[in-house]
Amino acid sequence: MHVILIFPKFYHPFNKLHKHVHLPLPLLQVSASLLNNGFRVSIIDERVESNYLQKLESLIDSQLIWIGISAHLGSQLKNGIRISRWIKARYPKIPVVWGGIFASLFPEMLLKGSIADVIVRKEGEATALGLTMALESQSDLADVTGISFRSGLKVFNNKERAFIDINQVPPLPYDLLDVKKYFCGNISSDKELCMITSRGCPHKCSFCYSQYYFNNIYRSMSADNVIAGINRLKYFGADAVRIMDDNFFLDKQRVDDICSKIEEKNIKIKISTTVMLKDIDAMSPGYLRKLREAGFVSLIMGIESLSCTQAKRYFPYKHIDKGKLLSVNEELIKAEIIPKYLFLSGMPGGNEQDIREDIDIIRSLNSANKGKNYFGFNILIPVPGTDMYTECKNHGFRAPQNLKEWGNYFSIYNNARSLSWLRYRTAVGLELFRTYCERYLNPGNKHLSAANRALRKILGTLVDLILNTAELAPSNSCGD
Ligand code: B12
Ligand code: SF4
Repeated sequence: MHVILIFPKFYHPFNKLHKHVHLPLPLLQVSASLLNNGFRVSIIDERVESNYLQKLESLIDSQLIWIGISAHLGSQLKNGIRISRWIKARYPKIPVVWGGIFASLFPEMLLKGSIADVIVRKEGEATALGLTMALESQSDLADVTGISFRSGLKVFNNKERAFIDINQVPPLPYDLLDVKKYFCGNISSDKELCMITSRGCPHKCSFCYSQYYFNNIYRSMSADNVIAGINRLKYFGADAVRIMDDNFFLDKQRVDDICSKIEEKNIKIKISTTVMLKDIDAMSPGYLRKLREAGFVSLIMGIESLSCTQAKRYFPYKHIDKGKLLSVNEELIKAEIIPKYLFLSGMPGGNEQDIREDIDIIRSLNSANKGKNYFGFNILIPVPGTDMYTECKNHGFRAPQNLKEWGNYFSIYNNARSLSWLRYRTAVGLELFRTYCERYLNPGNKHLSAANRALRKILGTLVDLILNTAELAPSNSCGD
């Protein structure tokens, strides 16, 4: 029996700049579990396949049990809805199944809108398998844990499924894809592929989905399984891996074991992954060197903001002062590990001096590192399921009301001008600075034409004029 899984395309303004088409991990995870149980799986990825509808038609056969769609809020959701409608108009009898964070939050919206027949809520591996077996044997969907489904006009929400043991997921079936289309470029490699080695995080940053999705429970793959995963990506041509965990360094013993095994087996790989700045601060220079020797070439840190008031309110576990940030930066540079700092601006209750100080620290770090670091300057996107989302609504944020508005969320709302608590002038300044960071404060974009250098200067000056960031004498101390 056969299942088709679809990954709709989405618009991401800086994707072209950074050549990022990540592997469709959700579909690979679900496929692994279905294949392991004897089902046939095909994957269609609209981001890399121009004739995807032709391919879909050619794949539909008498053995097909269901078609699955995975989508984030925003343009991917919009494209997923378009594809669902296309399927439903031509093949009304084939069940269309949705999964992912958005679908798990709003199953009724998709089911009542006749976009989906079944929603696989939260983790997909075991639930998709349970659903496939039920559909194959035509048994009652009411017995499948973890799904919501529509029967006539009624929606049923079955009880939630317990989390799986992620160490039991079989090796991911990359051979279902043309893997070279997913090689991402970064400063150290043009052949980077991504993987996930843990799920969840015990912290409670107010803007993060992890609390809602994983109930603050952290689970990780064993060091042996991580090594097997890395070797598998190497087999498919990668010389670098990006580990996209929520918080890779939570289990220090596991990190030690991974490093030792890389050394023992003499595995040549470049790794970039996520870490909390506080965790690096606790590492000795010797430990950082050990990480570098094991292949950790770049570490990605969510700094968010140095503002004390914002930190206490929204991300207390992460907060770090400017002095610590500068000294950690120095240690990373000494250890030859490239830092990537992610900032988040536009949260309600902030003030403009905070914004100026964050921009100032970005510029200081960039010049201290002679441009050899990455910056992501994000402007808040209130995402449903988080405390921040409620906070934003309390501050007058108008949340999308229906599927159409959720489909436009990224393009319409992902800009500072929709955050009603920001002055118009500030919002425009933030958007310009975000563009400045993406285009000019990332080492991948170093070789600039004369026109681009002029544009950089103009953009920088505009940011200074609008946000008043030209001359700053910031103080940054929480006083506690
Ligand atoms: C890679 C990634 C990206 C990539 C690629 C996105 C993509 N669509 O693949 C890029 C960089 C482009 C990106 C962009 C954005 N992202 Co993003 N991204 C991630 C990241 C790091 C990994 C996603 C992943 O592959 N996870 C691993 C897979 C296995 O997990 P999963 O997707 O949940 O899938 C499982 C289940 O949900 C389910 N499932 C999922 N789909 C389906 C489908 C079917 C049919 C079935 C049966 C099951 C199923 O089964 C899977 C296995 O258990 C996550 C954080 C994280 N650690 O997950 C954030 C995350 C998903 N992103 C997020 C956000 C907010 C965004 C942006 C809006 C941010 C921005 N500033 O632009 C944009 C939106 C872009 C867009 N329009 O789609 C949020 C989503 C929050 C929310 N409540 O929805 C997350 C959770 C980050 C966070 N900590 O807040 N992102
Ligand atoms: S530390 Fe990272 S993963 Fe954990 S709650 Fe905060 S943002 Fe989410």
